[in-house]
Amino acid sequence: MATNRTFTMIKPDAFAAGNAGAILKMIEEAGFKVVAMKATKLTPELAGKFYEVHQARPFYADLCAYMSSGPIFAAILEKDNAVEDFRKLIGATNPADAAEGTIRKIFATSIEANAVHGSDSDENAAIEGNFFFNQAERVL
Ligand code: RTP
Ligand code: MG
Repeated sequence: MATNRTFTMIKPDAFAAGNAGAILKMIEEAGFKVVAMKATKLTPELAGKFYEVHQARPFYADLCAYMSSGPIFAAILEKDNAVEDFRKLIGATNPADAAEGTIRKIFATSIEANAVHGSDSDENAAIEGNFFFNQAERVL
C-alpha cells in the first residue's frame, strides 16, 4: 500500500535563483504538507552517497558536483499517494519533456539543473528522509 510521505529537495539551481518560495507555494497548493524541512548544503561525498544508485551513469560526476554546488532545501512531505502525486507535480526529469504547469517545466533550466528532487518509491522516500532528518527532526 502506498504510504503518505515523500521526500524532496529544492536543488541548488532553484535555491540560487530565488525560486524556493514559489516552488514551496506550488507544493502546498497541490495539497502537500511540509512535515520536516531544512536548508543545508551537501558535500560532494554526501551527494555521491545520496545518488549512489547512479554511480555507473555518465552524468554521475557532474551530478555530484552540481548537487554540492550550493544550498538546498530538504523536506519531507505528506499527502495521500504522496510519491506518485509528487512525481506528477514535478514533471519529467528533462524540462523539455515535462508537462505544462509542472514545477520542472516552469523552473528547471536543464536536464541536470532541474529544480527539484522527488523520491521514486515509498521505500526510497523513507531512506531519503532518514538520510537528512534524525528522529527528533521527524516528530510531526
Ligand atoms: P531526482 O532523482 O533528482 O528526483 O530525478 P529523476 O528521478 O527525475 O531522475 P534520475 O534519473 O533519478 O536522475 C537524477 C538526477 O540526475 C540528473 N541527471 N542528469 N545529464 C543527464 O543526462 C542527467 N540525467 C539525470 C538530474 O538532476 C536528475 O534529476
Ligand atoms: Mg530519481
